[in-house]
Amino acid sequence: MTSNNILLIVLLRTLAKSYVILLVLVVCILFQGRIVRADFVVAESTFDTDLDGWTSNNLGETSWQSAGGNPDGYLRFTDLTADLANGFATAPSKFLGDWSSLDGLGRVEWDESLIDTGENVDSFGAPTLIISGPGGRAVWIGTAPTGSTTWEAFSVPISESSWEVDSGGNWNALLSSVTEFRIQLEHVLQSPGATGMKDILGLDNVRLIQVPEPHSGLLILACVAGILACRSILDG
Ligand SMILES: [Ca+2]
Ligand SMILES: [Ca+2]
Repeated sequence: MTSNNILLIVLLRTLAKSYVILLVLVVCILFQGRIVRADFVVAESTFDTDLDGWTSNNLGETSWQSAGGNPDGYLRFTDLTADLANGFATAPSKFLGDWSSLDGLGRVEWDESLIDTGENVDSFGAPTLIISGPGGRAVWIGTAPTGSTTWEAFSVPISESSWEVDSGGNWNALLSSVTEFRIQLEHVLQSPGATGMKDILGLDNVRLIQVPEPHSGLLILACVAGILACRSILDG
């Protein structure tokens, strides 16, 4: 074998190694998305068989419906008082407790439909979440509807920048012990003295979601192991 041939073989082997290493890196990057985005459900209510332990500050206006949700059963709020601040749904215990691991990595999801605005609409109120506990109280406020809606999906990050923490409260302390979680059910204020039909809202698919922290250390180790294995094979 001539020296030129030996040089060519060395060059080709080096190029092959480079391509293999590049291929391994590309595979690692593609799989990183799967590893990082493995969300899981901490707690869930689909209301498909009953109210699933949800209560309300006004049970007389809250009922379970077996059909018409998104899909199937849902929690239905039928306003009787016209008072915008009157209707909240209160979560069962499976949604409560230590939310610390969700901080910056979790979210609250739910679907709602303003089935009917009712008559004599004075104004609309925004979708609102409230969490509270020994550490204080925090509120998330969305965008007020402007009329009846079909089922809409909401997703709120569990991160301090998305919520308003009441004066005297502490975000980390609050998350360490969430003892109450409420979702506002009433988004329509009827005109004072109005006697007509009032607003109706549907609530479905409430979920507390956790996004695990990226396993970057494991991913790097796997990539290094893959590269070393490929080099070992090519080196023969
Ligand atoms: Ca449902
Ligand atoms: Ca109302």
